[in-house]
Amino acid sequence: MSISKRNFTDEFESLDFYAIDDLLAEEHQLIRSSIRDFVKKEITPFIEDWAERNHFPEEIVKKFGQAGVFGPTLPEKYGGGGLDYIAYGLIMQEIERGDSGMRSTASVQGSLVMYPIHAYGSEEQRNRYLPKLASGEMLGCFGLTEPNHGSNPAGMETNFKDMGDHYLLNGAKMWISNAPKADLAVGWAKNEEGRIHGLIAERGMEGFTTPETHGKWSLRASSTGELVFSDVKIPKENLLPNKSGLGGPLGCLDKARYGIAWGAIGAAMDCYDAAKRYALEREQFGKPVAGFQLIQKKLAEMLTEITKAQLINWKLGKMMDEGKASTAQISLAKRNSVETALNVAREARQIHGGMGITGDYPIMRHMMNLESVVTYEGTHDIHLLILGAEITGIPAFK
Ligand code: TGC
Ligand code: FAD
Repeated sequence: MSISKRNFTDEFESLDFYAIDDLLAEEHQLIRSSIRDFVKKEITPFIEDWAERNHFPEEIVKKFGQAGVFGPTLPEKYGGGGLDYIAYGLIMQEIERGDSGMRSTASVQGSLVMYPIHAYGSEEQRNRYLPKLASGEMLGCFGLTEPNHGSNPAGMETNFKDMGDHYLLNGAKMWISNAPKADLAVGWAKNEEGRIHGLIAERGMEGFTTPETHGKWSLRASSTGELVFSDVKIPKENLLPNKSGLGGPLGCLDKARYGIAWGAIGAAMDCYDAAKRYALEREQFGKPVAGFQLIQKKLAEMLTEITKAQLINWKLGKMMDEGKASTAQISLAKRNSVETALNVAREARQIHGGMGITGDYPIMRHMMNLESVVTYEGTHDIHLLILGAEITGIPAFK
């Protein structure tokens, strides 16, 4: 009998070994159910095909907008959800349970585009952009990384000059999620004094292009590209007026890294769920492979690590709501969740035997996606060094 499940139905069953649901309000559980249903309807039936074809489904942007996943913590008057950080985390968990690339689209739009416009922008900018970004009428991207400056964004070369009635922007960003399809970019650049500011570049501005990055074996359903600024005239009203310095983009990264901490555990939960089901169905030596101690060890360790990460995420969410979460606490959670998810994905792949390398199961896609997640928003080692600096008071970056 063939064990291929190419046209698989999404049979995902959530993992809640420590009854963390008891810590959630009814509203949180309702939000999670509605996003889980959304993912089962709009993402998981198609994701293997999108990933295989390296296709970003542009129609998902408006659907995400309707589902309320863009900027859930921002005020309702700008189209946000007015929700807390636990709700935001659960939304990211559910989307990444479907696919990390889909979560990327959502977290870039909410945490890296809408957040800085709300936190650092003028009232006019908030009203001009936020409702359209929240509804998915517009898609945004966030340009910090450059060809010569990834982990060290302070060294950025992208710059702008004050030309009297406008700014002239020059430079290039790379590895930018959403860029090829984005209507606008929040780009970070230095002024003539070397101070970093955020500027909004809109598609169609002369000299602004967004070439696509090809050949990715990871995040294949997410569109990644460059931002090229070649003497782009940026209207003065497009500079974010209320923040300057590297703290601007790093403040956005705090929000997005928090979302990744939850999201990566969503991917881990999907891998665990698939592995458990497969182990119970697949028979060798006359019994389900789930009956062998070595398979049980893998499943037990996956369950343990996922449960620990779920508890860290929940507590971090509470601290986010109280405005008490530090960058180092967020680094710990992002780093722990992605490492956990990668280990779970690798063990889940082993449990699936040869089937684990195919697109009949979600494992290999999650695993390849997580190789980006462990690198973007600060690499695994940069987060370790952020923790090292917190412990010792001595930054070891330089
Ligand atoms: P450092 O000297 O520590 O700080 C510079 C200034 O920033 C302030 N600051 C913060 N402000 C707000 N929130 C934070 N979390 C902050 N952390 C630091 C700090 O007080 C200082 O302010 P001021 O006024 O004195 O200037 O900075 P450093 O240059 O030593 O760098 C530290 C380091 C290495 C940790 C930092 O550069 C870093 O985190 N590097 C990693 C880069 C990174 O994460 N890039 C991500 C790009 S975006 C992305 O990957 C999106 S993927 C999206 C997706 O698809 O999901
Ligand atoms: P490098 O900084 O060159 O690092 C190379 C290696 O050196 C790493 O292992 C790193 O940990 C190590 N290293 C660097 N410095 C130190 C140090 N001081 N001590 C010890 N080790 C060190 N960026 C954006 O701005 N916007 C986006 O939307 C975005 N989306 C992305 C999407 C994808 C799919 C990917 C892969 C990346 C994306 N990025 C984005 C870029 C991402 O944030 C960077 O790739 C990341 O910050 C690392 O930079 P780098 O790739 O230049 O690696």
